[in-house]
Amino acid sequence: MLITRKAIVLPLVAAAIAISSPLALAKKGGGGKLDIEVREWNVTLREQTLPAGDIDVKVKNSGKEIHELVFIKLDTDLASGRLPTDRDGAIDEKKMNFGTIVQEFEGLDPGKKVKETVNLKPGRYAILCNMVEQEDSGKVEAHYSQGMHSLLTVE
Ligand SMILES: [Cu+2]
Repeated sequence: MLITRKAIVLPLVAAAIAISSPLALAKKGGGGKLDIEVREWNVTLREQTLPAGDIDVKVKNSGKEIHELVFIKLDTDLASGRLPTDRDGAIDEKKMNFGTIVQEFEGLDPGKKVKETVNLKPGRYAILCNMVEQEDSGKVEAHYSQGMHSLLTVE
């Protein structure tokens, strides 16, 4: 009988939808987590490659000085430590021709932790501290040139 057969087929279809939908949602969300630790003189990423999408970024300053983080989406194949700098050894954010700033975390005091969701598109990102300070001796110290940079690949 036709009615009996339909009654069997429909629950199977419903079961197939129930199985496939959690996978579909996970794929659509993308992103993931990115843990970043800053200190003198490095920027350490726990993850170096992430899928594009909304990324839960956690930043911690484990150092003794104040830092910041700038995310630059690169238009260049240069390594994160080879970007053009000004005379101080910092990146001139106003004259930058090798990428676009997409995110900034400023005022990262020692011990400070910050959380924020950042949407990142596929590409290469330099994540760096661009602070410049003058020592008592008069010497100018650019955190970028001291080694505070890392590369993130978003796929
Ligand atoms: Cu710094």
